[in-house]
Amino acid sequence: MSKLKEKLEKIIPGMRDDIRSLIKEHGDKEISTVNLKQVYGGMRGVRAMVCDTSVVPPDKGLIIRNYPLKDLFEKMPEEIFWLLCTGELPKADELKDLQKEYNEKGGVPGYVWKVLEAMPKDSHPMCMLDTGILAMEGESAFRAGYTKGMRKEDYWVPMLEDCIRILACLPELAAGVYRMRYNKGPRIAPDPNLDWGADYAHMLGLPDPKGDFAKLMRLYLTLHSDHEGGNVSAHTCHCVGSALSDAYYAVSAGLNGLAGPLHGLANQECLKWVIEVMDKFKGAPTKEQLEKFAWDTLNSGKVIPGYGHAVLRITDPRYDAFLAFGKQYCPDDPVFKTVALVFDVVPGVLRQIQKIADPWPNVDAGSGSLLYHYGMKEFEYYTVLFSVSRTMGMASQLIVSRAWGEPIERPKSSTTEWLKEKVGAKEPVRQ
Ligand code: AMX
Repeated sequence: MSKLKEKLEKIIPGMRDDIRSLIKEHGDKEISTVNLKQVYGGMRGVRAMVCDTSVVPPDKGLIIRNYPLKDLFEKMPEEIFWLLCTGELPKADELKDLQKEYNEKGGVPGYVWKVLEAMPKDSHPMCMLDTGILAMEGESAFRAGYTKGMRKEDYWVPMLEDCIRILACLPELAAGVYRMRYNKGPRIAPDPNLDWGADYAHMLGLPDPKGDFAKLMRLYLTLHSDHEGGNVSAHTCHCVGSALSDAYYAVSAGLNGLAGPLHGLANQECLKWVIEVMDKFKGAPTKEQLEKFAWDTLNSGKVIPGYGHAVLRITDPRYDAFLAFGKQYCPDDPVFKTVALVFDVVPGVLRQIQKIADPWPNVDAGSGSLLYHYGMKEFEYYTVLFSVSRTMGMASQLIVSRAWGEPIERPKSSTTEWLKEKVGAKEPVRQ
């Protein structure tokens, strides 16, 4: 038995009892209210979900299982997955065991490549990635166990198995998508001697003589891993999983949400915007030029990608981490320098627009310039990197939800007519 499974077997009974007695003793207590503005406003701030893997206080940013993100910058992504699932960082032998499991359970099946090869050549890489994951659904241990009639208490076991299989295949699948979609030559086989992040960097096949790109990959995968439960990708994955759809269905669905420009796709939009600025001004712009470009973007009805957040009200600590990486590894890169300049100028512009709640950079504002520096210039691919990482968060949330037996999600929707009556904007209709 894997050490992660062993660990979860120890902690799950206590977690279940804790939640059951909490509901039994306090189930009727009110914890949140909802007003009309929230109903029409994307449910912002409505507390109606459970997610124990991480929290995002607006004034602090991501905290994974009580560890502020800044304390995790040096950790390997595998350590983060263990932490997300169990609430503790793994010991050295536990980390090794998880890495061994990834090596043993990897191997993208040949039929997946055939499916991807049959897709239109200009397919978006996110569509290819999500299709690749979904194509593997026939392998689901959860579906097989459910069909055989396994007990509800055991649901988390095949869910863990499926999630490990997906995570073990993901770098190979994602790197294969990159090489296929952008005609980079044959796929590069995984190297079992490398860790998860370094192996992904290796299979992408970009030049990395000093191993710095592999370092960036580890950081990238660590930083994007989770962002509590209410964001579009996590929430979608969670909702689909609550119907007892297996992890292949649920993760693929979550990633389809990540592919939206207001969510994960913002990282491709973001660097595109920076390069547009540089093209327009034939190099790094001055502050005045940049300010005017920002206003032109806003006045043409577009958003400034990489800025603003639904929850955060500070500079995203993930942005800080990328900025620090860039300052250490490529301080003179013109694109990176422009990204740093954007940070000096854009918050001042956005602050002048009253409706914008958060004028600060989010995770997507900085990462693209670093990828660009290491030779990854295909912006459309950037969300795939985000996806490989975010799958850790979605997968851990699925495992935890199955472990405590979360029921199918089914909030109540209302019609506009009903809402009007409820708030007294209209006389009740007599029937
Ligand atoms: N540029 C221009 N307008 C912005 C803006 C920005 N960067 N950020 C917010 N606004 C606008 C919104 O579009 C909204 O306008 P509307 O009322 O006319 O529709 C208004 O300000 C109020 O929005 P908000 O309450 O500040 O934010 P929100 O919770 O509705 O949306 C987000 C959050 C991230 C979608 C928004 O800030 C945005 O579109 N940012 C740019 C895209 C981006 O960077 N997305 C990535 C987010 C991180 C991630 O998931 N990867």
